[in-house]
Amino acid sequence: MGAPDEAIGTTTRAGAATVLYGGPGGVTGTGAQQFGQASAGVPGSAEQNDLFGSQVSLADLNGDGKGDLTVGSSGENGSEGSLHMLNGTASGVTVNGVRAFSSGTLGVSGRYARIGEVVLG
Ligand SMILES: [Ca+2]
Ligand SMILES: [Ca+2]
Repeated sequence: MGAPDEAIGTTTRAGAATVLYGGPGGVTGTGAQQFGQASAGVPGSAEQNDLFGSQVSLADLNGDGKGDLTVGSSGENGSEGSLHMLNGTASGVTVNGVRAFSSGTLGVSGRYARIGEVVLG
């Protein structure tokens, strides 16, 4: 789940994304993982109004049977926005091999592009 208005330390609206796990009894907080741009291994830095987690998706993007986490940060860099993609493993989501996309890497220019405001999957 996304919490785009989450403060990271004193940085307001930097945002966070949390992965919850469950079992036959349902979803619980046990083993929950939280990621943000201040998390070790996550590219970027937590800045005011990043809105990391403005959209989230957990879908198997590489076909290995494990859910991969996509996180949009629609407020990044003056609302240009950005996307982070974290791979899923048998033991959870990992920052190993994380990929980040921004206006430069996607060939989108201009402020207010709001990359990551909508994520499907
Ligand atoms: Ca940032
Ligand atoms: Ca996968």
